[in-house]
Amino acid sequence: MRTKPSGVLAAEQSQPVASTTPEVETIKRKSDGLRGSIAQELSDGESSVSTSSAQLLKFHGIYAQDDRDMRRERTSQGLGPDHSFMVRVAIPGGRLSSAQWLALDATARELADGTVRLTTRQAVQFHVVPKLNLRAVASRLDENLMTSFGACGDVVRNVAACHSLSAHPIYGKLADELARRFKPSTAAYWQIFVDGTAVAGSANERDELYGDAYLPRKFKVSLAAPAENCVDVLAQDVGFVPVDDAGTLCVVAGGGLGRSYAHPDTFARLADVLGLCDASEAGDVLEAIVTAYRDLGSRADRRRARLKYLVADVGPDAFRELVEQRLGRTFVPPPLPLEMHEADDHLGWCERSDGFWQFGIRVSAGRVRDGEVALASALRELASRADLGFYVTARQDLVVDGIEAGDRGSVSRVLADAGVADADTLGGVERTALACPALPTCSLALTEAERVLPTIVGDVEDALATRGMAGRRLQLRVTGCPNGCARPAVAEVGLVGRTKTTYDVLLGGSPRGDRLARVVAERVTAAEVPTVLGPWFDRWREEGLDKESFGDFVNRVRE
Ligand code: SRM
Ligand code: SF4
Repeated sequence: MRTKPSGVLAAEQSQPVASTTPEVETIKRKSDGLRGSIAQELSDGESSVSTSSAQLLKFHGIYAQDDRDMRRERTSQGLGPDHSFMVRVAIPGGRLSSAQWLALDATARELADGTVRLTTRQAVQFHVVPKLNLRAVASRLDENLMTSFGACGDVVRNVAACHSLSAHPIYGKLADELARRFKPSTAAYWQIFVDGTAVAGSANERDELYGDAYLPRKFKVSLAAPAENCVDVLAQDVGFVPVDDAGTLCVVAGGGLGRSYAHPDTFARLADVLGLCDASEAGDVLEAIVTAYRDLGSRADRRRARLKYLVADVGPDAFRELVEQRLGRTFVPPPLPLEMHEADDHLGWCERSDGFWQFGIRVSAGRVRDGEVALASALRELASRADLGFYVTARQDLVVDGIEAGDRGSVSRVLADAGVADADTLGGVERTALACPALPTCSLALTEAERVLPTIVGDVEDALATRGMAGRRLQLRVTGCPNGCARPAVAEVGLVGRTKTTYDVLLGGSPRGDRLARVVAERVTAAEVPTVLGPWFDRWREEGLDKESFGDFVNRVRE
């Protein structure tokens, strides 16, 4: 019997869902190392691909999409969907060089819709890429030592890591090392997209880790910094949290936030602590977990196939034992309960210990473009001037790093001239708000997210201001459906798409990412959100403790 543990956020109603059939399992097994007929279909003159190629393309970081804004009009004209592709570039730890940033920027302008979309797991997406441009995108990435391979699909995806770890002598390289070790071993991506020659796999190409069926589902790994949980490590399949400076990591497993209204036995869940490991054995620990999941995870129903369900079904202690058997040793529990800390948002100027500076830029919903603010041009200018570091954060923001003290003035001027707001002037909600892409690109979106974020943020900030609470910080996250791509289920305020025009309102997550929010109102329009939040804000103002965050307050007073 499946038991639903406490501390989970269950799904409630019905919703259109992605494929739940095990058909994908057959497609994977018969794919000849993720090749299928992708190569032939790339040049067949059609604007889209077959269903099986669409499934396999995900492993190559590519999603078949269509412009959902245009569906109705095109149908009335007797036309089919306006097909295009989303390409997700895996960037371990979100770390990029100036040259790589320039390559991403040029690729977006020349081969996609002109925007670079920073994701909640430190990757970068291109949207509206025509099928005929896919090979050119892959070649550009390859020339600049980047890849979309393994950014999606049933494998270990982009390994996220808090930017604060990047300069650490032990933890700084871990995201890269894990990313390399857990990439599938097939040469398919190179052959199909970059080299463009061979299309058949070789007999000795066997993938020892993933086999021919890969994992039952996607698999996400994150590294949090000891004192700041900007990656929401407890929402990941596996997380590593440094507990000291000498290489000791606390391993957590079994987190995940996606739910489906159509499947009431799906739920959001926070990861459990497995125990301690040394950074040098993080790869072996991860392999033990990944192979346990590969062999024991459900392959019958993709909606209930993530690692969190395996951990919940067998129980955290039994799961730990399964991993220990594969690892050949038992885990030592951490000396103290794992404590998460509020994330630094990495915005504004910050001096590094080596005398260089970094500047964190707020990017609304992670969308880098030239609009009211000429952000794309400003970043291009900075990247062209010097060899800097560009870090995508798990909050969809960008940190420009390695700035010499003497260059601070000119960097500030470039950003100010482009209209980039100073971090100190950002609103308390605006500063950390997140939204998933939703419409028009996401095929699973029930309603809007990214496009309505500025309006919702403005309305919530107004609701605070009218109560004399202007500037109070509050973490707001909006998604177009309960898959939870902007992690609303751990937010202080989560708005989760419920119908075409409404959201469920979730409250009470924590700024530390260590507690699930709960539904307080259902089917609320965006315009009604301030009305729902208003009474809570009144109580927060009257009854809130000194410096008590909104999420902690709601959690303390709710029944
Ligand atoms: Fe996500 C599917 C976008 C982070 C849970 N996610 C999708 C797809 C690919 C839609 C699809 O399957 O057709 C979305 C593409 C939309 C588009 O037009 O670009 C999409 N997810 C995103 C991104 C870009 C949101 C963002 O605003 O940045 C994030 C990319 C992360 C990355 O770089 O790898 C993104 N997705 C997340 C997160 C947050 C996280 O991982 O920290 C979650 C919740 C955590 C989790 O995995 O449980 C998340 N995405 C999902 C799910 C639900 C999975 C589940 O097992 O429950 C789906 C649907 C699915 O897989 O079937 C999904
Ligand atoms: Fe799409 Fe947003 Fe739902 Fe993710 S949460 S699947 S991006 S609508």
